[in-house]
Amino acid sequence: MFEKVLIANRGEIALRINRACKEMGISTVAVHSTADADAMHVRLADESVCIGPPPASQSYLNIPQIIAACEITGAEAIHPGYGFLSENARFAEIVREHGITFIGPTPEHIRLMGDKIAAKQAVKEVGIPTVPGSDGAVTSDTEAARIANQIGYPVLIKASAGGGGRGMKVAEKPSDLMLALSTARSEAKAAFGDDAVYMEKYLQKPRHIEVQILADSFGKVLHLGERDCSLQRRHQKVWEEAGSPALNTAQREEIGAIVTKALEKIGYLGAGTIEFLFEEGHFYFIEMNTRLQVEHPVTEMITGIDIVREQIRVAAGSPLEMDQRDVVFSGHSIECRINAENPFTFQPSPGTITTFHAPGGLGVRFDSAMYDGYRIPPYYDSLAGKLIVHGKNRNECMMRLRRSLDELVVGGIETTIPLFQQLVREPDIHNGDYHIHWLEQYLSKHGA
Ligand code: MV4
Repeated sequence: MFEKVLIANRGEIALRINRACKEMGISTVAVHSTADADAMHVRLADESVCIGPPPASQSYLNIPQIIAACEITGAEAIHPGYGFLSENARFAEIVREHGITFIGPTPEHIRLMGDKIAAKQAVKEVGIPTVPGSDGAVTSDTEAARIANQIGYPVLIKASAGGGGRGMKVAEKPSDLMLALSTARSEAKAAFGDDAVYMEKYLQKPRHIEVQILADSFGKVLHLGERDCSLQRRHQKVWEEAGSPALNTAQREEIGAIVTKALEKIGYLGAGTIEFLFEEGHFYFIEMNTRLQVEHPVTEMITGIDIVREQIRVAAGSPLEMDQRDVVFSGHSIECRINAENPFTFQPSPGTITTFHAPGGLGVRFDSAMYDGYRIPPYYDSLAGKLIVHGKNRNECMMRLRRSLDELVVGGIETTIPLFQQLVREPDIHNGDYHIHWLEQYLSKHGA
């Protein structure tokens, strides 16, 4: 096992990784920008290295500085967390070339899944259901028209280099197709320097359901069930649940078995998430994430498995100790993302936290790097904390969420807490009856 790990991240996820390391007897190295000298992740790590000025491009994304921090401190492995360098295949490669272990999949798997056309082709070949559409890139207008007529309108044009919703265009009818294609191409070229696009049948009201997997270097792959992340705004997840209110045990086991078999064939290593759209009882692959995700705690709450600990163990070459039959789902979990933002306009609201009180009690977890008097810097994303609750069933979970939201106090800045206090009382949310467009429709009716 590693003796020392460098955490190439900040905020709540740096604390999360630090906690797993401490429980494994591993020493930790924090890195930070000058804006984060007073940050909690720096205080809780055993050592810290300042890696640059506030902009992420010069600090948390500064590969030479991060490698140097490893060499100075003697850290043997790097955990990238989420965002920043976590899905940068070149970074994973450079880390490997320096004899340091990247806690994550191979650079080859990161690169494959970052190319959305290649990823879709690769997962389709190993038996994962995909959305009907073009076989690879769409190379001509006539081909596009032919495929669209075949699969039926509406169709969606997606950028191969995109992902997370960037560079998508819907064509509702044949007369929209050429403009959708040329707009998607030029936007993809401008944003990613790659104008490759592909086409899919546009699913109108699906849910976003993702399956968590863990794989070791001995070819064992386990699934940890699914998360429902349908409540999003502008492709930012707001509320996540495990399990999905839309799935039954048979559906969970079916998609879990498909995904584990597929990733065994691919030879995947580490933690990963396979994202699906789910509509009328059918799963359709959209993307694979090759990183630890923000919403991983809801899966931990219903399985009791420490995902970060397992990531570190498999990266060190240890085998997964459990089998699929040992992965038992218990109860229900919901996460609310507490952002430093106006709850209805989502305008960022950085500043000093003047009052802070975390909720507690049975089944309540609050993952955050906030403290009384902490000043949230304006340079990074606005996630200030995650409220995660667990209950014996979804109803108990919802009641616990309602009371823990009422205990949580974050003063001095605007936060998304008032939005959740409303959502937890909405009949559709209570019934689990929502889809990927529900929140934006709700905000256009009820928002400021
Ligand atoms: C789609 C889709 C409908 N049909 N693909 C958006 C993010 C990217 N990961 C895939 N996305 C979508 N792909 C087909 N064939 C609708 C979306 C989509 C979406 C997906 C998940 C969560 C929120 C979303 C919001 C808008 C659109």
